[in-house]
Amino acid sequence: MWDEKFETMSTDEMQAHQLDALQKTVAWVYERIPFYKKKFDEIGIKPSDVKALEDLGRLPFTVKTDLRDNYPFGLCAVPLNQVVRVHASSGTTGKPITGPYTKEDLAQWCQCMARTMTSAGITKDDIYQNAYGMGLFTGGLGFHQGAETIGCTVIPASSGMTERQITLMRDFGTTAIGCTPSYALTIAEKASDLGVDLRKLPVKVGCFGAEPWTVEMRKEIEERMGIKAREAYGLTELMGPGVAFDCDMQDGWLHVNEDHVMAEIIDPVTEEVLPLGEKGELVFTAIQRRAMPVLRYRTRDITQLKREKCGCGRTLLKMKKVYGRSDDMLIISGVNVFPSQIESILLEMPEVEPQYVLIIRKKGYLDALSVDVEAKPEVYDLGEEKLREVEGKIEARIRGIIGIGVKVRCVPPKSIERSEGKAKRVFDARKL
Ligand code: DLL
Repeated sequence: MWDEKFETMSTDEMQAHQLDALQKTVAWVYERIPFYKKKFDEIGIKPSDVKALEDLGRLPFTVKTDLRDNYPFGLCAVPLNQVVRVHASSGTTGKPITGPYTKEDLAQWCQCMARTMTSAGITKDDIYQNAYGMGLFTGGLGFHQGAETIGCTVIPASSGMTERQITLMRDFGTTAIGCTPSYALTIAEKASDLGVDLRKLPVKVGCFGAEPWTVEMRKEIEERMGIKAREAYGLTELMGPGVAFDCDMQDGWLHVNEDHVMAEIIDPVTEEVLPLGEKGELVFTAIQRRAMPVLRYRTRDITQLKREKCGCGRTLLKMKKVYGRSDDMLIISGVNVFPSQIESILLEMPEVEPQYVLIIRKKGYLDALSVDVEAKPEVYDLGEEKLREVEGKIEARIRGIIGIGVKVRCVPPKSIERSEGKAKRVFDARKL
């Protein structure tokens, strides 16, 4: 562990720490950010009303549009001469979300990243190749600094130029790599095209995140690269990666760095706080940041929380691997479907590659979902009849497990665009 004190702290001690940090943060934003002062005044709450952790539930939510409306620095609590870095996430629509950091915020982020990477088994003896995109995206510099904090030999490769990634892995003897899971697949595929067997290289672990991916996808990457595939979760609004990370248990749960961020689960419709164990929308409050500490930020990520002493020894709150974003949830014939459910089924099929896109169309008054998935080259070569058979088999499996009718199309090998960062796998043709 990187920080045993906080990673194994008793719940009582952690909650005392959280209350103190929450009270300071609430006062900090109330005094410095007119947006929060106005919201507090409207509902008649003062920072001094936060007397217990339960009072968190009385505070107003912050949503993505609040960040957009206050672009670029309207939610920044310090003058810009105290801000030493600004990251941003472009999102798909509208203005980006900005993430300003003070020097102290950066130092804390490094600690959260060092915990994340240490949990993955990365040490100062590792040669860490950073294939997350460098730049405004928090993935690149977040992992870069985390690796430097641990003392790794860092190769700041950034994403893209896939052939060069493989050359670097081979020539520099990379032992650990970081990128999005979809880019890991792209690298594995390119290596295989070039006749390089990644399983024979020294690389032993990958730290993946920034997009939803299933346990089946994790196993696929582990198999193709001959590594352990570990997970990081985070978002620009909170700090970037470093919000939560998995452990040696690899049980589909992640530890939340809850001394830095407090997590809640709410019902996305009623906004009611749900008890531990229930599935809903993840809400985070940053309790240590000084440049832009967001209160009760609605992430739109759907998951659940639990508190238990983990087999790894950590006591940090656990959050389940994210099912998907509420924005990506599809409603097909009245059934709620996450793309990850389809991914799990596709990855069980030996005839197809883990490369797919989901297309939603309007069919009369109803929504219809079609799934394009790449056939393996040897299956594709068997011709039309075989492809129809595979399509029918996948359709039946999706109907059996999720209970919805979809149209599956086996498309030619390499016809789906490969990802170098966050994969775009859902296309909503209803919006065209
Ligand atoms: O993706 C930060 C990050 C970088 C995390 C590198 C992990 C590794 P944003 O670009 O602001 O920040 O996107 C945040 O990505 O709300 C989730 O919907 C999604 N996301 C991030 N990590 C995971 C994950 C970075 N492990 C948004 N599993 C979040 C599922 C993830 N979704």
